Amino acid sequence: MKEKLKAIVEEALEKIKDSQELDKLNEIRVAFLGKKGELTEILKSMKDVEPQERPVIGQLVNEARSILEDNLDEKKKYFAQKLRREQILKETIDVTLPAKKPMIGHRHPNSIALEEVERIFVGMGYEVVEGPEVEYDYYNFEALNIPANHPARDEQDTFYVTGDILLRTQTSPVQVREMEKGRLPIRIIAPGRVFRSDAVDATHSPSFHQIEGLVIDRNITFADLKGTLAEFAKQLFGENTRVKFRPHHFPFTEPSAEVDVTCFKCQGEGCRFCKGSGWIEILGCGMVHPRVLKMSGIDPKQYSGFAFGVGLERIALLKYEIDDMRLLYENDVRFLKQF
Ligand code: 2U9
Repeated sequence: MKEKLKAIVEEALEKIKDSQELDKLNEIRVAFLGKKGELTEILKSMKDVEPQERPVIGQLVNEARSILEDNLDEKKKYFAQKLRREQILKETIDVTLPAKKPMIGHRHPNSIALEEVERIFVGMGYEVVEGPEVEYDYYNFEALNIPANHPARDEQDTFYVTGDILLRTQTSPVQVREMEKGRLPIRIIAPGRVFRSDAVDATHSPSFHQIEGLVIDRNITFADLKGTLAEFAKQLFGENTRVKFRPHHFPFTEPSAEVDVTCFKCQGEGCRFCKGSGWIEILGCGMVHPRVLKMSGIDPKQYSGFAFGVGLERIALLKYEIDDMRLLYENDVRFLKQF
């Protein structure tokens, strides 16, 4: 029996040593230690052994079993390590391969245009001021000399929140709030989002951006307004740009004007871009109406001022030659990455 046991262990160890893969190892485990395995069979045949020899043989079988189990586990560990090593070798990363190009964000044309306009006015000593998008009727209309039944208050143009609260239709309320503070002189620009109940098309949107400017001091004249806007146009569109002031009407300024600049494509010759006229309209402006000054507590006999308003999208469309305003709101990266 002892001899048989020794032979079985030797045979098993030899097979374990020679085994080349995990499956083979499992077969060996089953063949020797499984339910019908050789070692198990020996245990079963213990009944034929002399009773006094049983404890010795039993111990020998147990020893043999544990030797085989240790060897099988050892080899299994070896196979696992080998597999891991092979996997690591296979998965080696080639660090010389070109990397995937990351998507780089781009500034929106509106942001580029706004920064440009801000840079120009800050350079002339203006401060940038912001204010609420949801406003009182008073600041958006009343204080700007737009009385109760003025067409600009039409519900078709204005988004009302309640009877006297609305989404601002212009950034002028920011300037009214500034005037109320009573700190003079004032030299500010007020950029921001405004809302009008317009249908969407190539040149309209219910939400767009304006930049308005306000200067109030003693002895401010229309000549100051002209000089300021001529300088603004030169810096924005090029040194050769000329400006033309056309009489206009706004309730909050008197006199009022619309300003055209010479077409920066054809220098005023007339081309497709300026529809043959040589001029492009860019903004509205005027001398602040004395009633507007008075309503915010400024004495029009001592102080005067000018104001202007420009559509930010209009500047962006012109400067970057974009022909449809909707492109500015779609946030399509294929469009945005061009800027
Ligand atoms: C105060 C007094 C006067 C702001 C002004 C305009 C002329 C103007 C339009 C340009 C295109 C709006 O974006 S647009 O549709 N704006 O023409 N805005 S003067 O006048 C003010 C503002 C505040 C206290």
